[in-house]
Amino acid sequence: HFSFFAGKPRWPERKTDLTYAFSPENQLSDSAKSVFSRAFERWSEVTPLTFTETASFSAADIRIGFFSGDHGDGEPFDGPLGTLAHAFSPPSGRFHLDGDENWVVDANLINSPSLVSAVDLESVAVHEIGHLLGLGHSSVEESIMYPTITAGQRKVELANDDVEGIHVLY
Ligand code: TQI
Ligand code: CA
Ligand code: ZN
Ligand code: ZN
Repeated sequence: HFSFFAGKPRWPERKTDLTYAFSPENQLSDSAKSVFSRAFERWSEVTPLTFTETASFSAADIRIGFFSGDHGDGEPFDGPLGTLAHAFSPPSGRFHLDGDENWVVDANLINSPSLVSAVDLESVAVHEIGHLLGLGHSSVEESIMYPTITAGQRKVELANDDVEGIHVLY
């Protein structure tokens, strides 16, 4: 079953059009950016929310960046595997990914045997966006918000449990 953060934080009622930006230091490929765009779309399909990329990192509601090790927020990343990413509850908008992961952008490659400890970027993005919107973890194994993922797994479709949870907030 779905859960929320303490105090059930959410983006304010009047703020349904959220912007997001990528850290200018990362220089992401267009295909990496489109993975995030697809991940946002999965949540906008089931809520009144919209997500639009903006060029201004400092002004964006949701700020996405890849960092390695200690990156100044007291929650250092840990190299390959372990912690993959973290996102904070609303209205923080901070969305950080571990730059040391073997991120897989092309979903067709997730099961390629030559990839060592591959992590599917879209799967992690859909999960972290759930946190950014106010969802905690779920006890339902099929849900996007279930707190573990098997190595090499791809899970990008919202389960009923995810949709019911987000409908409580939006
Ligand atoms: N990162 C954890 C996560 O996003 C960070 C975290 C731990 C957390 N406890 C929390 C965030 C409580 C909010 C509330 O869950 S992670 C998965 C999953 C991680 C894990 O790197 O462990 C995904 C990131 F669910 F697959 F295990 C993305 Cl998809
Ligand atoms: Ca890691
Ligand atoms: Zn961080
Ligand atoms: Zn999580």
